[in-house]
Amino acid sequence: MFNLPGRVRQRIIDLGLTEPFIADLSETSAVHGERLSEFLGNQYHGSMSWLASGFERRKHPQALWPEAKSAIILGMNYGPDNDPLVNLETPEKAMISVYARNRDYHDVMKGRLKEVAGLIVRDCGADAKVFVDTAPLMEKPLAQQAGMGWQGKHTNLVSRDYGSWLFIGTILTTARMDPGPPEIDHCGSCRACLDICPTNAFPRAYELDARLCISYLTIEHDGPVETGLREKMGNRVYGCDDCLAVCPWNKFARIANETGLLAQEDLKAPDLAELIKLTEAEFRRKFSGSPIKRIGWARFIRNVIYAIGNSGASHLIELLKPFEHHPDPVLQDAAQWAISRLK
Ligand code: B12
Ligand code: SF4
Ligand code: SF4
Repeated sequence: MFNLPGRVRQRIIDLGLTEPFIADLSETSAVHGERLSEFLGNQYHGSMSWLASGFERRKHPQALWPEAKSAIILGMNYGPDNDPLVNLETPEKAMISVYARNRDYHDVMKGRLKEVAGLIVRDCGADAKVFVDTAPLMEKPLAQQAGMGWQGKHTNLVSRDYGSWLFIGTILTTARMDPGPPEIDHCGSCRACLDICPTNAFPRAYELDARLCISYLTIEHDGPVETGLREKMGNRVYGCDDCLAVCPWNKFARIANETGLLAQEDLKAPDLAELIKLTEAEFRRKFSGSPIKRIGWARFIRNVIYAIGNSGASHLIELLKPFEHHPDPVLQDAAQWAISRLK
């Protein structure tokens, strides 16, 4: 049984990560895999077919890496310096979710996790691998087991120290480490996140139908969005923060100290009228290094057109005209819908 050496802990803090939380993988419950199976059975994943195809490896961390014994969970605080819900009150400006207002967190975190993993390999003589978001690993239940926070009714991990604004990074290792106590649920009778959701995406507390979630619709969903849902997207052009932002535990949140995760001035509340004018090349330049580049110009512009359609600003119709007969049928449909809505 290893304890993380003091100098590794110190390096973790120096790297701007949270203190480490440790889970013993032999104690990871099979219930999470069962719930994932239910989630997939209900088709809640929509077009995220990678969630279904990776099921066998995702259902338990040791199904992904049988030799792994422990998980070290490290967070990165991305707390905003204002309440993101105020962005929803300015319909001619775009709402970009807090996590995407500067650099891609995968890039920010991965190198640091790799450095920590290197220290573990050196000091504990064990093997170690790092994961942020993209591997078939259920990060939130693992982080709860390790004691970093609990999965709130909105399904995200809430921390008593950082509220909702924490990215999760994981190091799996073959070293057997002394685990921390799991965090318990502190939601109590609160249901603020369930009630604020504009699309009613929670069939029940702790369960999300991703097909209805604006984060899924703006980032993952290709093709046209159902008209009933378009209207509810409001001015959100990339992701959604409503259920996170309303959580009362955010009173303990702190502003991110990593400058790469603090909002860039031009992405705090950009004008829809400016975003719609971006050419493909300008889009790539503006969002290089940002998670937004991942969705590509066409899906981003589709979202911007929906947001203009929801803005009530009929003077923006002129800017939609170039898309009215656009060769991309999704953009054409979006523009025709938005124009008729504004008229
Ligand atoms: C797929 C995915 C999405 C999908 C689906 C989200 C979801 N909730 O499943 C979409 C595109 C919608 C999405 C959106 C967002 N995402 Co995302 N996403 C993921 C990803 C890749 C996998 C999540 C997953 O496994 N989903 C499958 C479901 C079944 O798993 P689950 O949510 O853990 O489900 C648990 C509960 O549903 C619960 N449950 C189910 N039934 C029941 C019944 C009872 C009684 C109980 C108690 C519990 C319970 O148990 C399940 C397992 O234990 C993770 C990264 C990773 N590899 O884990 C990031 C991740 C969850 N995303 C993240 C973020 C930041 C977001 C957004 C906030 C981004 C944004 N601002 O737009 C939103 C939040 C939307 C929301 N309310 O969840 C962060 C969350 C960090 C945190 N503090 O929790 C993660 C962890 C990435 C990271 N490494 O930081 N995401
Ligand atoms: S991110 Fe937005 S749309 Fe998705 S569940 Fe939360 S409030 Fe609902
Ligand atoms: S808003 Fe309330 S119910 Fe939702 S996660 Fe936060 S404490 Fe839990």
